[in-house]
Amino acid sequence: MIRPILIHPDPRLKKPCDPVAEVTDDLHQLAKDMLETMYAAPGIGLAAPQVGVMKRVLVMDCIKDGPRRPMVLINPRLLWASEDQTVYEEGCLSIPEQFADVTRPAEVRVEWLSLDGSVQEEQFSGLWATCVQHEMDHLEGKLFIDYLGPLKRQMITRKMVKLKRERARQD
Ligand code: K1U
Ligand code: ZN
Repeated sequence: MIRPILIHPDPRLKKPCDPVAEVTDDLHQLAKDMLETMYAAPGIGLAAPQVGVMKRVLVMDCIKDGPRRPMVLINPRLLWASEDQTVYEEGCLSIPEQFADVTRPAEVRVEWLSLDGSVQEEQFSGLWATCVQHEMDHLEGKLFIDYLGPLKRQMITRKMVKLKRERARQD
């Protein structure tokens, strides 16, 4: 099932999420829905708070061409970040049609729980590294616009308020 994606500003996008205590059937369903929602958007990542679920769950697939690699990360934890930084023009499904350069560590090592309950660990680089950091920020209530100056952030927020007003009028 495709779930509606929350649009900024929304208080749920500004709050830290709760750890997942147990991998239940509901969590399996949430992960399935999140992947379906992400692919349909289309996007390369999605975090649970973006669909209004305040749990530490994210999905991603940064393969643009070729076979899909859907990933589900539960309770992700940053183990290491490179000193080397990279700049990527980021977007966000909760901030449609707005893009800005964000500087982040070029490589990160992350540990997480998978849907089968096993602990996984991987070192991410390139777009995968940017994406996993963007999604982990969502779990802390942080958006990519929080890396921008106050004027740019305000301008984007105003655009989103207008967009939400227009969408509400159409409903
Ligand atoms: O978390 C999100 O809002 C999803 C976001 C993830 C992201 C994008 C760029 C850099 C870091 C993280 C998106 O997927 S925005 C859409 C997007 O980037 C995209 C869509 C279709 C094809 C390729 C990229
Ligand atoms: Zn986002």
